[in-house]
Amino acid sequence: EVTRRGSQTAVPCLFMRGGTSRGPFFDARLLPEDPGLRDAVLLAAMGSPDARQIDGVGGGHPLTSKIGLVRPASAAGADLEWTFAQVQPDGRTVDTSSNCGNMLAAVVPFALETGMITAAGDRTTARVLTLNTGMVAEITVATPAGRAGTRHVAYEGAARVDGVPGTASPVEIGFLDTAGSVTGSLLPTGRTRDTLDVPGLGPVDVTLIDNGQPLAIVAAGRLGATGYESPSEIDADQELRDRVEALRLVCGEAMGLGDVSARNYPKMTLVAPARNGGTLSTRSLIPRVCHQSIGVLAAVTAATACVLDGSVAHELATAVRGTDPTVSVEHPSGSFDVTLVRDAADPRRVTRSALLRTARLLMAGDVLVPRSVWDPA
Ligand code: NQM
Repeated sequence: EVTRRGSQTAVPCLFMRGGTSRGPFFDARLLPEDPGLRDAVLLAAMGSPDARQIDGVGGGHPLTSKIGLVRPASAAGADLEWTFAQVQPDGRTVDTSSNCGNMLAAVVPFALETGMITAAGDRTTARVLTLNTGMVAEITVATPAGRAGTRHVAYEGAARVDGVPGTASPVEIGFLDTAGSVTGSLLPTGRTRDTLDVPGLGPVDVTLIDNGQPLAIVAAGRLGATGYESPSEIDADQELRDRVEALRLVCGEAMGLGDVSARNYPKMTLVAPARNGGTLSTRSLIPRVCHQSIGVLAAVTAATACVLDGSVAHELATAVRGTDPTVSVEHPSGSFDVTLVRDAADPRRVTRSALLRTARLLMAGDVLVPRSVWDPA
């Protein structure tokens, strides 16, 4: 329940890590229905716009400036529905138009913690609809019985996610039909490769693809990078970032997304041959700073590009074999394995993907927003 606390409004909130991202999760039913007011509350909670988000709970980086809004599903076909909201630390908008598979990993633990769903056995599976794009995922978490026989979400375990220290309990995620999440089709230009004329760069070969996250995939070498830089090296290289952004704006138009200058996508994926036994090396800009690892649906989409003949990724990738290959996407803090299930009759069609994440409840309480922003009383 939303209450008053002195001069502020207290909104119940669980602060959670989902995969390699982190942010506040709310029961969506407790927030204002009016979208403008809701966004004002979320911006105030995060402390945006401000690069450091010093007056809020955002962490000053896109990966720690993410929000989950969860509620029980309103229609058959899912148990839960949620909206993912991205706030750029210094931004004034709350973008709910694309997916986040990392924050998704915390949705089922959140729903169990808040009693929206109850544990079914040692493992609990729920179907989660992401309202941003209509994507459905089947998610399984460990819910062992405690001493009093009651079940709780297990956070400790042996699963390892590169980019998160230590090990934790596995969150298994299966995606169905993620193609065209934002752009409407897997290959929004209808081709596995396009040559785009980019101001200041000339013709650049890219693969424009969306299997859950709109990506522009480009050979790192074509932009004057190796593809093995650290995220801080990329973030410090303003000229490289300017080239990436110039390319991104052209890619956005080519993907039918219009002017993407204020958008959080397409994510720019610089690729190079794998160096650590994986399939392909990636550096992902989301979209203007470099990801410390890679997004979940970005990894699914990059993995999908690896199995598409003719794509920029396929050309540089180690060959994968089998109908349902596991593609290992290398990134700055390790690698991300994605199992792709392909249509036996048409191996170019990826029908499902499966992967592993972990999540943890970090803090439980209220987020306080000034009453001048929202006074529900
Ligand atoms: O692509 C970061 C993240 C993401 C997105 C971003 C994600 C996904 O790591 O599904 O997970 O691309 O802004 O949280």
